[in-house]
Amino acid sequence: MDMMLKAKEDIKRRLEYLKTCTIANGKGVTRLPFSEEARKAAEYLKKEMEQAGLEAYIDMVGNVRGFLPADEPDSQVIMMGSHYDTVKEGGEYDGITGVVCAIQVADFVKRSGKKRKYALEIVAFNDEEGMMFGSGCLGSKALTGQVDQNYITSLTDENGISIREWMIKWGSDPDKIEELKLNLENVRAFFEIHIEQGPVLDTTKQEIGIVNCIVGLLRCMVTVEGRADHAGTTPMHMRKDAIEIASKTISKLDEFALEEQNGSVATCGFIRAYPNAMNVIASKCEFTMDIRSPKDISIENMKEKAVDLLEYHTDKVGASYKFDTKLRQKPVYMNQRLIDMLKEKCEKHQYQYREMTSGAAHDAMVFADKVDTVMVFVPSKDGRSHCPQEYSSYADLAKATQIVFETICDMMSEE
Ligand code: HGY
Ligand code: MN
Ligand code: MN
Repeated sequence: MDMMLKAKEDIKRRLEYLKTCTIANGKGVTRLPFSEEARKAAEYLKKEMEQAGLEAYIDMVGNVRGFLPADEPDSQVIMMGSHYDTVKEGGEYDGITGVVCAIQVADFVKRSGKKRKYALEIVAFNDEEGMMFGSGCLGSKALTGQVDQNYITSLTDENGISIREWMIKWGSDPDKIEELKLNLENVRAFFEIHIEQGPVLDTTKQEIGIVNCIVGLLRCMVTVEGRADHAGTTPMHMRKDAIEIASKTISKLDEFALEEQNGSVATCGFIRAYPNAMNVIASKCEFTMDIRSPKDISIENMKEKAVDLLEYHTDKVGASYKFDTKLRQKPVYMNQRLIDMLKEKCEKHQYQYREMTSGAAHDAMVFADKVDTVMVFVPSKDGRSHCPQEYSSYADLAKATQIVFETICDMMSEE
């Protein structure tokens, strides 16, 4: 069997089907957690895992899981996976490529017939993006014991429907969510293949990125409460204009990030005003801040500067604001031994590679401070992602699959 050819064909076949699991609005891929599109993808992934020889099931929080037992019972497990949900109008490769490559690795491990010191568990995680509930990594956090009843009842979508209610719709019993927590001492390692989603590998023409650090991040929703008034008759000094206050913070985010001089980034990707009328001064303005940095202190610096501006401009006119943290994650570091093993495989196959930081968040960051974890990136064409233009090649995905497969094979025969 030509392994690379089979990998490319199987990865292509799976991705071609999975891109149909989307809201059909002709604008990229939208596959939100617990949606019909997610259900269609989950059922398909379960079948693909079964065809690869895994015992597969869909768990109560919507993860799709496939298990290949070790030679001996009660052995530790190597885990591998990524997410199968997407952003709104995203691409065909973010997350899901890591899932189909993981299935491919499991298929090859099974076919190899080699000794299996460890079991192998493949996971297609649900709700990594945080599109509906704001936080993200629901599926991986549930497996690492970071999700409880308060979490699933307090986080709601834009219609006020909680994760708990969505789990019931999914056919689960949310009272049992804490049962998903894994015994992480039993997890030997966690691998994730993912598209880079940025311009580095595409620019340097390297085929593989081996991640050594995933940046820290802060995600929050800010709500500015002002006062609705007539846009024409209200003098400027009498206004409590919620949009004007919000925009004075939003417009400074780029400066805050550049001032850190270490690759920090800050984004406002969502803004909603009330009553959202041309001739009414806004009574309320909601906006998100997504602040990231390889240095945790920089995240705190940027947050502090934003809060100072919000304090100043609301105090000045007698308005108010609320700061609701949705996700706070410190930077995490990958396991150097696994990084070195993957580098050896790249050198063996003469793949051009580099160690690099991930500016994107991933399920791997949820495991990294508890389990030996590593990520492998493939190039993103023109560095584009979270948009329909997202593209990575099947050939690069097959190379990433190959080096992870060979690394896991080495681990499977560890003494
Ligand atoms: O936002 C991120 O970095 C990831 O794509 N969820
Ligand atoms: Mn992703
Ligand atoms: Mn993403």
